[in-house]
This record gives sequence, C-alpha cells and structure tokens, in this order.
Amino acid sequence: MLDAFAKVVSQADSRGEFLSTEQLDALTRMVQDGNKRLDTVNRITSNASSIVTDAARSLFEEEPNLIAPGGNAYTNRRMAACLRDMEIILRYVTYAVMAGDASVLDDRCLNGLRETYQALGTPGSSVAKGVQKMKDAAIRLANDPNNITKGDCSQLMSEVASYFDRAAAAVA
Ligand code: PEB
Repeated sequence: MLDAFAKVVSQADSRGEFLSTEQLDALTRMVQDGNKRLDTVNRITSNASSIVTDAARSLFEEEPNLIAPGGNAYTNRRMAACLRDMEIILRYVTYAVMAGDASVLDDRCLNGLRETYQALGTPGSSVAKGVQKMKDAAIRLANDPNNITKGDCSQLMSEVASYFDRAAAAVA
C-alpha cells in the first residue's frame, strides 16, 4: 500500500536517483491543494450511508430482477451482503482519495473481486452500475460549492472519479 509520496520515493529509489523536479512539482501541488482533498474525504465519509443506500435503491429500481425471488439481492441476507459490499468499495475509494494513490484500493479491495463475484454468481456488471451511482453522488457532494471556500476542484474531482471508475472496471 502506497500513498502519492511513498510512490515517487519508491520509483526514484528503484532508479537510484533523486526526486525529479516533475515529481517535486506534482507533490507540491498536492500539498497546496491538501485542504480540498481532506474536505472531499470528509464529505464522502460523513455521507457514506446515504451514498450507499441511495445508489442501491436506484440500482434496484433499474434492475428489479435483483430483488425479485431468486434475484442476487433477494432475501435479507443477500441484501445485507450487497449493501455491505457497496460500503466496502466506497470506503476503499475514500482511502485512495486520502492517499492520492490507487494501490490501497487495488491491493485490499479489488484484487480478486471479479473472480469472487464470478464464483458467487453475483453479476459484476450490476455491482459496477451501483459503483457508478455512488460516484455520481460522491462527486455531487464533494463538488458542492456551498458552505466552503470556492476554488477549482476539477482536477481533484477527476481523480476521485477515476477511483470509482477503476472499481467499476475491476468487476464489470
Ligand atoms: C466481496 N461479497 C460477497 C462475498 C464476498 C464479497 C467475499 C462472499 C462472502 C459473504 O457473503 O460475505 N468482501 C466483499 C468485498 C470485499 C470483501 C467487496 C473487499 C475487501 O472482503 N448482490 C447483488 C448486487 C450486489 C450483490 C448486484 C451491489 O444483487 C452483492 C451489490 N455480494 C453480494 C451478494 C453476496 C455477496 C457476497 C448478494 C452474497 C452472495 C450469496 O451468498 O449468494
């Protein structure tokens, strides 16, 4: 598990070189925008349960077969497992945003997830759709200009989006 700082250190060390100006500049920008990152993680974290349940409701509206008898989220046990999975994925996305690096998400959450869903007979494409719905809600929340110092968050928002896209692509 790496963060943006450890990542460049390890890359430079593997070449036996000092940190490059480009690497230093990128990290400087990350530090300068640090409050935006912390606010984003805070907003997503403190709204996690509604992000999960709203996305799940919307998914089941679009794919009612999932909650019909015989569906992959039918019975309370499977429904609970489904909501839990979405929460786990969202939690690892917030870790990746905090770290500024996808490796925690890759190593601890996404690695082998597709195979797990295949073995369980859980439709990965539906999980991916749920993840995309969480992405839309998370970006809407994080990018809300109300009650916060206004600034350009476009780069950070595309980074946040990329972690959700990565999770969706890993299971679709
Ligand atoms: C991944 N999910 C399930 C299981 C595992 C995971 C390992 C099997 C064990 C169990 O049931 O607890 N666990 C989960 C995860 C990590 C982890 C992400 C990462 C660290 O450790 N069903 C649907 C939807 C979807 C869904 C499409 C969006 O209809 C999920 C939610 N996951 C789902 C369901 C089960 C499951 C298990 C329903 C139970 C499957 C079953 O027992 O039939």
